[in-house]
Amino acid sequence: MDLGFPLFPEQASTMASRVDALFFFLVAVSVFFVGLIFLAILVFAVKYRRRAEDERPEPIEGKLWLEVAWSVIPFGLTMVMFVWGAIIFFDIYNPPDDALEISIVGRQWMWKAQHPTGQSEINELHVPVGQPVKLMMTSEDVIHDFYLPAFRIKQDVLPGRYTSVWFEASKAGVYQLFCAEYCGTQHSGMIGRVVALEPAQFEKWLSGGATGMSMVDQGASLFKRFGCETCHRAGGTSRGPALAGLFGKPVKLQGGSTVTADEDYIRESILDPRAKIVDGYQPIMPTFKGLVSEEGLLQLIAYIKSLDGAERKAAQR
Ligand code: HEC
Ligand SMILES: [Cu+2]
Repeated sequence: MDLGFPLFPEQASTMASRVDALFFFLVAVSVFFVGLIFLAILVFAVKYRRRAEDERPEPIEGKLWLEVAWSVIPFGLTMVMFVWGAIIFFDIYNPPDDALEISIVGRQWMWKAQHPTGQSEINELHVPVGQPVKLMMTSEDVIHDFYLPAFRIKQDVLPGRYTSVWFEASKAGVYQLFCAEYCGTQHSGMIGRVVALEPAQFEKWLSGGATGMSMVDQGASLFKRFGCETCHRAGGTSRGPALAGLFGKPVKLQGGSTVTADEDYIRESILDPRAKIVDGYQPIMPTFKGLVSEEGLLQLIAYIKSLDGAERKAAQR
């Protein structure tokens, strides 16, 4: 039957059939119990109906096995739902290590994407089929939500911090992208498309749109332009700590606590340097709030991530 619109979105990612299987299981369990309850209502209404004006029902004694059964069976079923759902949830929120990282910036009312190789696109996202893709997302203004029905992923995109989600497209095609969080007048127009290409075609697309600098190079040039280098010189003998090898490592802070240097930490270090002071340094770093765009921040982070670890270890000795 062709209704002219799909009742169910296409399955175009490795996660899609798994999410659907769980969904259909939940629907089946619900339908079964709704049916059972309605059947019981009808049968009991007839069987135990009042037959005479002066009829008095016989008292009913409880049955232990019945009580146990209707506690244990629903418990078992809900545990199946919980464990099954939790496994899929963790798989959706833990990207594989080899995932290709693409950054997404949402704003009223468009989606901007930036590839590590430097290409950027608006309301379009080209991805390769058969390779995990991790999205690092943030917003320039209000809360948006990145929703790809065909891939069964949906993730809030928040101003002031990074959220991420990953997927692996399983078949080439063009899929719809929606904003799923009401974000102002043109919210309904905040749509785009995801183009999943076979790896060879994706490479071709990448080289076709090449405009020169990769994200790391762009980050390096911002690093120079903003004068970060004057304090963060490699070697760490300067006024600020060396940033090489920082990413993913624990950082000791003034006051004795430690944090892991992830994207949010680096972002905060640039926009609000006084929020966390690195142990052994003075709070002399100026804020770069209002000077760096969201894209610029992502480029700086990409650059800092790319700096090799050897230097930092040496510098801290
Ligand atoms: C005036 C000197 C100065 C400039 C300019 C400066 N920083 Fe810093 N930065 C520091 C100092 C000092 C610290 C350590 C104290 C602190 O946490 O504020 C620091 C800390 C950091 C950290 C945390 C490092 C760690 O080891 O945890 C990051 C990341 C960082 N800066 C990035 C930048 C970037 C990117 C720029 C340029 C946009 C920049 N800084 C410009 C002085 C500077
Ligand atoms: Cu939106």
